[in-house]
Amino acid sequence: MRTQRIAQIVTQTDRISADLATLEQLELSTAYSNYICGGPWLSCMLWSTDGGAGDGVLTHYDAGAGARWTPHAEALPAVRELIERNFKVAKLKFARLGILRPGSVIIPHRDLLELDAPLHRLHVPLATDENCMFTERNIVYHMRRGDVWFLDASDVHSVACFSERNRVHLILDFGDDARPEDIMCVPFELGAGIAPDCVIQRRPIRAAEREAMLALGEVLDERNYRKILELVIHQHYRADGGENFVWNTVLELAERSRAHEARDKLYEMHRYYLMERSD
Ligand code: YCP
Ligand code: CO
Repeated sequence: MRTQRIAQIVTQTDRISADLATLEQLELSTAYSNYICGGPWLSCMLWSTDGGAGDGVLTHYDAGAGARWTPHAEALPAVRELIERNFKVAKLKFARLGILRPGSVIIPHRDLLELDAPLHRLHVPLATDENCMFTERNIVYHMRRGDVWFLDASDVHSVACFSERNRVHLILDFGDDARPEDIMCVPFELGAGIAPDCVIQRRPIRAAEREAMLALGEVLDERNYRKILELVIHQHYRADGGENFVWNTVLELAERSRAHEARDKLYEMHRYYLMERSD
C-alpha cells in the first residue's frame, strides 16, 4: 500500500490536550534518537505485543505474549479512547506517541529493515502545524492534525519539526495480515498516493547552494559529520535538490574530503539507515 491519507478523525478536544500535557510528565523512551539530528526522539508506548511499556525498541517486545494496553495507556485516557473509537485493535501490535522537539530533523531512512515481518503503519498527527514536514522520496508534504495517514515506512522518509512547539504523532502498527477492514472502524477508500493539496512546493536549489554544501567537505571531520548531515537535511526542506539529495550530497562531499574517518562513518550511516541493520 502506498503512503496516503485514508481518513480524518476528531483529535482536537480538551481531553486530548490534557493528555498531551500529561505526556510531558511521563517517563519517555529515547529509543531511535540516533535517527534524529538536533534533539531526541521521545516515545510513549501505549499498546504493545506483550503489554509492557518496554524500552520503546520494537524488536525488544515479546511478539507472542498477547497484545494489550501498557500501563502508560491509563495515564492518557483520551488518547486510548481515540484509538478504541476509531481503530480495531484485534490486529494492532504497537500504538505509541512519538514526540519531535522544535528544530529537530529525522535523517532520511527506511523503517522495518530490522523486523522479521513487515507492519502496516499509520500516523495520526495530534500536535503539528505547517512548519512540520514529512518527506517521502523527494516529495515534501504536510500531515495535518486529525488526518489518518497510511505510511509506507519501507520507502525512504524524513521529517522536520521547524515549529516552535513539539510535534506529536500517534503511530499505530498493525500486523502484516491486517486487511483494510481490520484497521479502522469505518471503511476507507484507498487512493492513489500523497494528495496534491498536502504537497509543499519548494523552489529548485541554486547551483551556488549545491556547491556550498559540497564545499563542506573541506571542513568535514569526525566531530562534525552529523552536523554537516543536519545542515544538508535543513537545505533539503528549503529547496529541491532532486532525488536522494541528502545522501548523495553528504557522500559526495565526503568523497571530496581528506577526512577518511568521517567519510567512513557517513558510509556506515548510509548503510544503516537505508540498506541493512539488525537492531
Ligand atoms: C519515523 N522512524 O520515521 C520513525 C521515528 C525513527 C524511526 C523514529 O517517524
Ligand atoms: Co521512520
